[in-house]
Amino acid sequence: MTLLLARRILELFYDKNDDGMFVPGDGDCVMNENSGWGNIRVSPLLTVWRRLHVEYDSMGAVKDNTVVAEVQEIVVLEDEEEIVVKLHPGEHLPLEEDRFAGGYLLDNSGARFEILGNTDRQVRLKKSGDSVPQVGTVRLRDDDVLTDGQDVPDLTPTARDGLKEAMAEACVEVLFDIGGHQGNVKFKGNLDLSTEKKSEEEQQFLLDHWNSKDKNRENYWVIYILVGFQGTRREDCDPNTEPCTLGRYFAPGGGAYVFYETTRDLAQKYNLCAEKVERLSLVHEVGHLVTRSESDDITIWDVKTKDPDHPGYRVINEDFYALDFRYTPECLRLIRTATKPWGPEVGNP
Ligand SMILES: [Ca+2]
Ligand SMILES: [Ca+2]
Ligand SMILES: [Ca+2]
Ligand SMILES: [Zn+2]
Repeated sequence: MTLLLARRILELFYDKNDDGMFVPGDGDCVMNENSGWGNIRVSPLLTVWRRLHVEYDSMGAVKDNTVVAEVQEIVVLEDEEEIVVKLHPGEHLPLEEDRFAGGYLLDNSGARFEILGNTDRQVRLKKSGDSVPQVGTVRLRDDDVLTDGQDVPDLTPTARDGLKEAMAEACVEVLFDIGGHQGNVKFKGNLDLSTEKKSEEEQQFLLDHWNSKDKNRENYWVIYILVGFQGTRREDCDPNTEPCTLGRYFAPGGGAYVFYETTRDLAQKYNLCAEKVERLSLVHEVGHLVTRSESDDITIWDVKTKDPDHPGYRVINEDFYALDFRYTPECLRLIRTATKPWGPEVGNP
C-alpha cells in the first residue's frame, strides 16, 4: 500500500494500483478523518504548531532627501558631452561619491539636468543641447522613487501574503494582528551603524516603536517589522553600482527593517516587480528573527541566475522569484524547532 503525500502537506491519498498517481475512480481514494481505504482513517494533519504575531509600522514623510548647494563655477567641456558644475564648500558636505549618478540637478529656474556623477565639490551633468544651469542655488536629487514630503508606504499585501505562504511550509500561521499600527514613525534616510554606540541607538529606535515586545514568549511568538527607507549609506543602491541591502534584522534585541526605497531601486535597476522584491526582503528578515540564525541559509537562492558581476545580488529575473521567497530546507528545520523570535528577554507571565 502506497500513500501519496501531495499538494505539500495538505492532503493524503491511497494509491490502490501503485502507479504513483492519484486517479479518482481507479480505486484510489482521499485519506482523511471521514473517508479512506476500508476502515482506515487518518487523523487531522498538523497544519499549525505556532502562530507568529507580527507588529508592523512604517516611516512617515521623507525629509532631507534633496541636497542644496551653491554653484561656484560652471565649465562646459566642448569636446565631451559633459558640463561640470563646481560647488562652493558648504553645509552639503560631505557628499558620497557618485550618489547622484542617475539622478538630476535642478537650477534656480527649475531647469533639470541629468547627473552623470559627483564628488564632494563638483557634479558632472549630461550635456543636452545648449542649455547650461544658472549660477546660484542648485538642488541635487539621486534616483530615489520617493521625494521629500511623500509618505513611506506600508507593507504591501503581496509581501504579507508571501510571508504567510513561506511560513505555512513550517506549519506556522502568520497574523498581522498585534501592537497597533503606526504609519508615521520618524523618518530616517539612512541607518547609521558606523560605531557600536550608533548601532545600539538604531536597535533602540526599533524597540521604542515595538509596542508588543513584552508579549514574545515560547508559546506566543511576536516580531516587529518597520518599513524604513534605506540601510547605511554604503549599501543603499545610490549609486546603482553599490550593494543594495533590502532589509536588516537586529539581534539579539529583535525587530527588522524592510527598506522601501532600496527594494524599489533594485526593482528599477533589474526591471523587476517591486512588490515581489519587498516580499523577498520581508520573508528573509523574518526568517532570521524567528530562527535566531545569523547564517545566510535562510531563503532559497537560484545560483544559476545570480549575476556574476554583482556577487551578493539576490534578485535577477522572474524565475528566481518563484523559488526565492521560500525558506531553505535548513531554515524550515530551524523554524520547526525554534524557541521564540529575537527580542528583549521578558519574565514569565
Ligand atoms: Ca507611513
Ligand atoms: Ca550610497
Ligand atoms: Ca540608486
Ligand atoms: Zn540575511
